[in-house]
Amino acid sequence: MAYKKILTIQDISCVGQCSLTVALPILSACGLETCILPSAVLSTHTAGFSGFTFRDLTEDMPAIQKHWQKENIKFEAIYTGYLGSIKQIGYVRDILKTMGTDNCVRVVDPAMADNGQLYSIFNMDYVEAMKPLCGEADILVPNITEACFLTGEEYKEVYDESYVRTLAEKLAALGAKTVVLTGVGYEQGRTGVAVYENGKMEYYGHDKIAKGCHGTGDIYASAFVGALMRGKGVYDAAVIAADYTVRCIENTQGDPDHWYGAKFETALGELIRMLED
Ligand code: PXL
Repeated sequence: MAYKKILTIQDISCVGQCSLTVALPILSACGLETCILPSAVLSTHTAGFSGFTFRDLTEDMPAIQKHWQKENIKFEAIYTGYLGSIKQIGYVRDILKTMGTDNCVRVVDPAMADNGQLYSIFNMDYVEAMKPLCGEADILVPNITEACFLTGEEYKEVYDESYVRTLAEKLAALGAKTVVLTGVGYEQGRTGVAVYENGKMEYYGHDKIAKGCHGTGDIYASAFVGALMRGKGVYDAAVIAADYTVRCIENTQGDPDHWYGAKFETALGELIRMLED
């Protein structure tokens, strides 16, 4: 197995099982050397905790990048998630453009919204700034809510395939080559993922667990990138990430004290086995 070095750029929420505290262990379990660039440090994530601290690391980014350039460090994949500021998005775009190897895969998760709403620290200016970053992605991994904010389409809970195709086409029109749209369900009690590439759409559906968990978008994107960089095709990686995320949610059911995240550690062994098939 080729040993690959990847960079992931997202926040450290010290408590709450999301972003880097999820991406780093999942990508490591997938056998990838995982380098990080923290976008911000928060005491907890912002969904459900109050009074969290937030240290924006925007101003550290250019010096970190410069040092890596001096050391001739390049990455086989760059995967971005929750970012800290609009200015930072500009720095991240430059990192995507300059820090990859010749065949670098650039994956952008526009982590900024869910369930029809933007996360608390973001506004429409942030959404506008996200669009060109999404356009630079080889693979864009939004949920339906993020897709709506990015395309200006109305957010719907009930929809058909033509709605999903419109979202995917409009996202691809931003410039992303491939779109992996998560949380796509056409029937009550079902959800899944739509993969859009070169005008072709493939769908993988599965049962929806009634009680979802916070942070599953980060679990999904991390497992997807991990499987992809282990040599799986886009659709197969999308399926593995979906199956793994379902197992994480299942393993978190029935524990009301664990409202803030999913117990993704409990299924890492299964993820590793899925990669071996
Ligand atoms: O899981 C997305 C996410 C990441 N990081 C922080 C968040 C959230 C979602 O709310 O608040 C800080």
